Amino acid sequence: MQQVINVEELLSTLGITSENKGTSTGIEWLANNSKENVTSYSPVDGKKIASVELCDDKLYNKTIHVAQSAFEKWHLLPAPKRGEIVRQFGNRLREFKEPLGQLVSYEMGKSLQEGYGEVQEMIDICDFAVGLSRQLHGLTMHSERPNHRMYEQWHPLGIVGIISAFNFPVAVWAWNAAIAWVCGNVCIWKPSEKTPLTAIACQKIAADVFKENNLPEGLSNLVIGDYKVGELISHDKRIPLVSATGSTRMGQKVGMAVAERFGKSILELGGNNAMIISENADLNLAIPGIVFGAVGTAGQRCTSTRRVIIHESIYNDVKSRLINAYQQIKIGNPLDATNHMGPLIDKDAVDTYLSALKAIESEGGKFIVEGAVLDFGSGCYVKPCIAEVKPNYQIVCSETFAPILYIMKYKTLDEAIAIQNNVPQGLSSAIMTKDIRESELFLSTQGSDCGIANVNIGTSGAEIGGAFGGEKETGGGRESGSDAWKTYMRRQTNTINWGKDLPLAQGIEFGV
Ligand code: UN1
Repeated sequence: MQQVINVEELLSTLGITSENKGTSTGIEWLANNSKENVTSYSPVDGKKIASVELCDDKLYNKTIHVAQSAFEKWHLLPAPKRGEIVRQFGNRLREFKEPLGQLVSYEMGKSLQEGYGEVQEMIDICDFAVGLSRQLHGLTMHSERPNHRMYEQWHPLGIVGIISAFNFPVAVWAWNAAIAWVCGNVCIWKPSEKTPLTAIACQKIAADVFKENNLPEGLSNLVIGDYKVGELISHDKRIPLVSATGSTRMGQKVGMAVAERFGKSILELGGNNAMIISENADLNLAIPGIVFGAVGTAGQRCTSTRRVIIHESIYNDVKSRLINAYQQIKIGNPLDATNHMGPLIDKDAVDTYLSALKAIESEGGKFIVEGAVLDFGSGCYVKPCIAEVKPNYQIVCSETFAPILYIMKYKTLDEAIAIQNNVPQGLSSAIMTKDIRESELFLSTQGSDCGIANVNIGTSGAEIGGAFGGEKETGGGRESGSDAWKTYMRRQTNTINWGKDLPLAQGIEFGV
């Protein structure tokens, strides 16, 4: 495959060498004596990019100690001052947008546009967090007792554990880290072992900013490892909040382990996102919305569009427009900006895609755009495909992280909403309609049961300003914007008596 970027130059710009340490407390990188490591291969061309030493128990504990002492200092800094540091981090990301976006694309396989978009999402959340650092408001309440004042305030938690997935290798970390930092917390990050290099690059960028401000080591910690490091984080009582993004299976384990020790968790797990195409839809919006939702990031977003529920009166029209649109999709090296879609993350993902295709056929689905593995590059390039299915097929009700789109028919909107809701996941959803009654019903309590419900836009590509997350097997957590910050802090209710008596609440007379 033709090389579009100079990989060596890119790696050296981001401070990555052929052999890297994978555990860091900031500027410091800790050596693993066992030298156990993971190799990052690019799904773009199958080439080895670099190797990374894995974090073990010993290094993990060292990191936690550094993080604990960093927290002791950091949480005493006024929140707007913490915001100032995050502002500088956001500015540094602006400087590194191009190389970091390229590395995201090369290591993960998403298109260059989406690689840049991911870094932009990091910059956006930094801007949001800077503003937030002056708005960590609590409420004041009226006390039922005379001469009493009641209010609530928000305090930092301590160490926030971040477990992130390969598909958004840097943005999801930044959503959590930027908010956690302004809230007065420090972070420990376990990225996916499939994308360790983008994590190393981010850690270096953050560490430099902290160092330039004479801040201690341990504000941003990186622990690259496999599921065992995830287990250490989940069971660790020294980590009051764990934010985990990934599969439902992983989230269930993390959630149970954290709950068992009375920690807090934010779980952002699987999605099975549907778009309803009403007979009142503007198909000029609907078709590109579906295609970006299904094909963007090669169908590997948790918000990817997987199911399209189409009104029977326009079913054939939508179908032929989709077939036509899929013929225009260019698949190839994602660093070549003329391609829409790059590879899947690895060969395992290709196998999962192939077994889903088999399952669709065996349940009676009919392909209107055939899937296939393409014979070039790393062997991880597949064709996006479309199958006509019944909504209740088992394969349709489960999440396959691949560009496979299911289409199905409906007669009434109530039926379409029931189909949309009748899956175990509840992340994102959308309706395409120009009819206000339809859109309001979709958004009402009788409508979508998802954490995200959109009108006339697709299921993916949420902005950072809203709370991000979903219901049911998606895990219930909320990250990013709105008041998601509240999970990163502890709420304290304060009642102050400034009078000369001690009246009891609920009118109780104690009589001493
Ligand atoms: C994910 O796939 O885990 O809404 C996150 C979106 C992106 C984030 C996706 N802003 O598609």
